Amino acid sequence: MPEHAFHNPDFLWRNPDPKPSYDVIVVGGGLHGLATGYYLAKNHGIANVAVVERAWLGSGNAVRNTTIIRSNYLRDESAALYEHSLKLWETLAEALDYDLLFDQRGVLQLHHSQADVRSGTRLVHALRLNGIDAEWLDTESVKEFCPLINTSQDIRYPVVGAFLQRRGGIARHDAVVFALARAANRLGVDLIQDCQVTGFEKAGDRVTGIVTSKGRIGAGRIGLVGAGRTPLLAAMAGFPVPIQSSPLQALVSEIVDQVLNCVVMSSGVHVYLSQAHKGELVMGAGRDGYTSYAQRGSFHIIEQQVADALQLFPLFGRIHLLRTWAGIVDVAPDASPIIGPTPVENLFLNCGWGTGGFKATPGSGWVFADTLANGRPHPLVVPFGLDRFERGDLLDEHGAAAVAH
Ligand code: FAD
Ligand code: PYC
Repeated sequence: MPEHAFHNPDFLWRNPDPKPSYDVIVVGGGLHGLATGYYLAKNHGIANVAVVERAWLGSGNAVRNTTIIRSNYLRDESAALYEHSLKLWETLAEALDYDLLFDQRGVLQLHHSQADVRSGTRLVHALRLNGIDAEWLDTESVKEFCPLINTSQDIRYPVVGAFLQRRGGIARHDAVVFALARAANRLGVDLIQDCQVTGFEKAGDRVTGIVTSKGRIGAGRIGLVGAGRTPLLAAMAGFPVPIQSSPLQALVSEIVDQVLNCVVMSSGVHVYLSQAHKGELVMGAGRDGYTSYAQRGSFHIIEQQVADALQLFPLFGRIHLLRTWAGIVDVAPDASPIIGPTPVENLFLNCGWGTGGFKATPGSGWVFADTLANGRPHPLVVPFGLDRFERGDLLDEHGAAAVAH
């Protein structure tokens, strides 16, 4: 039985002073930064690594997200990357020796019109051709799979079918932060908190170190994994990124008995719901439509998503709202991540996971560690480079981003 975060007295790692230099510095102690540090040490034997974090580990989107995991992306390039990640999730708890509450309870994406049905069934076929599990359910099967959904055909947006990925599900985000941090730290990676990067040191076009609130730290290679602040970090390094940073909100209800057996998403009605292991209903919808770094959003988004949720689940009408919050997500114009080299030598970028990066945590860390270790993009991320915007070779995944866009 893997250990659980809260029963484990040694989950608190040291917060060391930085060494004068490291082989690799990872900027950003969220899930992707921690996973990168972990895989650098585990897969590549590179442990002279620091993960530097401006606040506390996981204080960004890592612990603000709604933990939906799935790999149902349309494009071959994306499907390969997200499926690589889903496969890693399937053995991650064992690898980290930690209970991540990873639960493949199924992700159901509801469709409400004939146009929706066409795109949903197209996705099923595309995924199957890529060897990824995907099913199409008619309305009756939707009711069978998730009895709480209102499948009456008399409502404004009746459910006419649904996409189902049974291997999709949820995990516990804070446990993933703890587990990755502990595993990376045990392999020798320094995790340095309260260490804000304020600039980069360069020799010509080559980066040689970072300037931080804890002083200058030298580095062979540097990886930027600072979701929510990527444009600021890139500007410090002297190049632009096509990223918009905006708030994405979510909310939880009071704790209730376990009633919702799967994850339910609907881009037509524009809301998604699941139930945490603790019992709260977890709910979210689209991004707020403006740039912000404030980690809070507008009330009308919450009001709208609650109204939308009640169309699908009238039964939840008496449940109280407990808590709302927001994270700042970095979104690229094609809603796909940007991973690979930058115009600055030895400086690499991993950003743009937008509203969907939780599910990518192990896959992203795996491919970015490989990229940093070898100084060239991992084969799976070659199409995801910053240079795709110069070539006009975009990877449009707005559809797969589903509700959260
Ligand atoms: P973060 O945890 O944000 O890590 C970035 C870190 O970089 C932060 O800790 C930050 O403090 C640090 N940093 C920034 N600038 C500096 C600096 N100058 N110096 C040092 N450190 C710095 N994805 C899914 O797949 N499924 C979901 O259900 C889902 N739901 C979401 C719901 C919400 C409300 C939100 C906000 C996001 C959701 N996401 C979801 C998206 C997911 O959370 C993100 O894509 C993912 O967490 C980003 O990777 P990360 O964990 O490394 O980011
Ligand atoms: O990527 O599945 C997702 C997601 C759901 C809510 C936010 N992101």
